[in-house]
Amino acid sequence: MTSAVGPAHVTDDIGRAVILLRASRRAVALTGAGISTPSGIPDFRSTGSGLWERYDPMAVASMTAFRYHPEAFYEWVSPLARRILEAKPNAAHLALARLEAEGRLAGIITQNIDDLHRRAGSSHVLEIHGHLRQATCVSCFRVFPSQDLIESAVAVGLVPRCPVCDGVLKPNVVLFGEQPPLDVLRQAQTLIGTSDLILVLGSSLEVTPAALLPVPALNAGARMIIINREPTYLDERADVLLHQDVAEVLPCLVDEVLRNG
Ligand code: CNA
Repeated sequence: MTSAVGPAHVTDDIGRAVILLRASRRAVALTGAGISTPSGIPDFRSTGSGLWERYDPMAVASMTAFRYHPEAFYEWVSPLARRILEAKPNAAHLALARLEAEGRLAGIITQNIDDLHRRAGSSHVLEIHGHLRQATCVSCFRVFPSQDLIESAVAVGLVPRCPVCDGVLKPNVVLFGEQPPLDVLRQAQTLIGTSDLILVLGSSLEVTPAALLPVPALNAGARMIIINREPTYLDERADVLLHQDVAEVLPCLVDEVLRNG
């Protein structure tokens, strides 16, 4: 089926999403690992390729596991970190940056730690699960730029250590059992709480508190577009639901929104 909104590749669903985005005064994106799989970074929960298929999250990526067995955490995270360091923003990241530059996106709340939204050119990005740009020493709490430290330790299979006190370095990412950074979480609640349209992109919506962020805005009347390959618990509340590849659908949607205004 095609839509009255645009050319033949624009389906009715995309047509309805275009209308919602054009009508929106304050759209906000909530992104997850699925927006970065087309950049070659595996997600956690996709059937067949997710990182949790082979590991027990609590055994490697919880705060308790990190304290007692940082080497197991780094063994698990190294291939992911390597993929992240090598990855480039894909068409979906670039489409969001374009939408923001054109004044049609108020900001991005991301669960990703891969920095690809910023590298795509988005400027208002709230990283509620932290990032890999810095690491903190668990002994002296000094903070360091992490790329070189992590890269060199990962290359030789060692746990990165504090250059000052030799304590274990923990990347500034939120592990299971850890609180997200409260200031960032509050900013995210305010951003999404004042939005009139939420774009959920590539997230299973299984991790709280991120998964709950859209609910107050939806209850207050915000509309929602979900683009995610697999179902989520909020599917029934979506105005437009696209179980498709976000890197294929989103650029097409943004092209249509920005075409002639
Ligand atoms: P998740 O739970 O792994 O879910 C990802 C969702 O994306 C799944 O429902 C997939 O069906 C869907 N998906 C995968 N590829 C695509 C695609 N190309 N187009 C559309 N949908 C797709 O990931 P969430 O982000 O929901 O869970 C939160 C975790 C994952 C956070 O703690 C992240 O830090 C963590 N994570 C981040 C990265 C990253 O930074 N790139 C990578 C892996 C995990």
